[in-house]
Amino acid sequence: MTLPNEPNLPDSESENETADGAPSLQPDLEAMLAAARPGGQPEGPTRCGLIAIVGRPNVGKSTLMNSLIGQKVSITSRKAQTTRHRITGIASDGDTQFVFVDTPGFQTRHTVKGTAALNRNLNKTVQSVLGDVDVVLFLVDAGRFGLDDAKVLSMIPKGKPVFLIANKLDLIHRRADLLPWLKQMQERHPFTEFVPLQATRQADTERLLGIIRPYLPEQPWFYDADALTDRSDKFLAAELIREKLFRLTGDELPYTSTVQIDKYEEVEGGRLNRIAATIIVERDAHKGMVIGESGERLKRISTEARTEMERLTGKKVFLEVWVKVRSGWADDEHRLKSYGYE
Ligand SMILES: Nc1nc2c(ncn2[C@@H]2O[C@H](COP(=O)(O)OP(=O)(O)OP(=O)(O)O)[C@@H](O)[C@H]2O)c(=O)[nH]1
Ligand SMILES: [Mg+2]
Repeated sequence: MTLPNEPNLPDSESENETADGAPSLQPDLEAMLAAARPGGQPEGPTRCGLIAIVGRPNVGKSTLMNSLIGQKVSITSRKAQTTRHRITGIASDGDTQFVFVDTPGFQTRHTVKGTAALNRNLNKTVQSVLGDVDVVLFLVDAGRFGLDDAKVLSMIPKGKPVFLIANKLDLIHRRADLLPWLKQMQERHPFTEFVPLQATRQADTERLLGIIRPYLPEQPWFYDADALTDRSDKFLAAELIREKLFRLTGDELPYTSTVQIDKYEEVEGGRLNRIAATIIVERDAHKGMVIGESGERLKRISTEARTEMERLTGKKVFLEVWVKVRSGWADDEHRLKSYGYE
């Protein structure tokens, strides 16, 4: 174990133990793995394992996962509750396949009325992931540990390797200031590793992959060598529209809106994707906010989402986006299911 007085600060060397024994897989995870295709494996012994990324909202979980796999598969924004589903991100390197599972930020506060069912759903998603994994990356903002962080930490099952990932290191001006905090964190919980980092810095994420590697069990890879996620292009399309909605609208709107794909067709021999989507909002006033003056905001959301879809799929995209009011959707279990919340 690496002690906090010699934390895994960027550019430092670290020695790791090998974790023993992989936990057994839960049924819903097995369904996910059944969908994975075999093949594309390297010769000789291989390692493969599941790594959960958990923490309170907005600590940079999705940013870290995208950076670890070198591709954006999970949307990010400055607002809490950006991630609403379990999203797998896969990195295959040498003999090791890392299967990361990004999770929604665990909600301890219900600040927006009418979203209790959605909040419960997001928290359930976090809990269901934690039982299945080999390693847990527990993210906090470097130098901070609040009640909301403590709540997430208390949910992690005993006996699993838990890494304390102190993210946003770039916002700490003097690294030495972090040492007393790291000492406190060591007293709080028997973390397996302490890794202060900046999620967007490639050198940091490469270092983290090296620290995780020995904790993954020796077993065949779950996915092809070039796989990046278990999510479909259709799912990613809905997420990209939601990301633009989060980034381009005011504070309240994101928490009470969602996106549904009505049509996803490959045409012109697979060279063009024709997509129709609906942004679902809570109230008429919200509809106006999404559309903006003379439709400007909706146009921008749609253009930015389309450009990113084209980059991701390498295909031309024709995208139509509509806005609909469906009051009470975020507090209605049945509607949540129909909008794709597991
Ligand atoms: N300065 C700085 N900002 C970061 C870093 N990592 C992430 N961020 C920013 O933090 C904000 C939240 O990032 P996300 O990756 O969406 O956070 P999250 O934990 O996935 O959030 P939820 O899905 O809502 O729980 C974004 O504005 C990121 O750009 C970092 O290392 N340094
Ligand atoms: Mg996220």
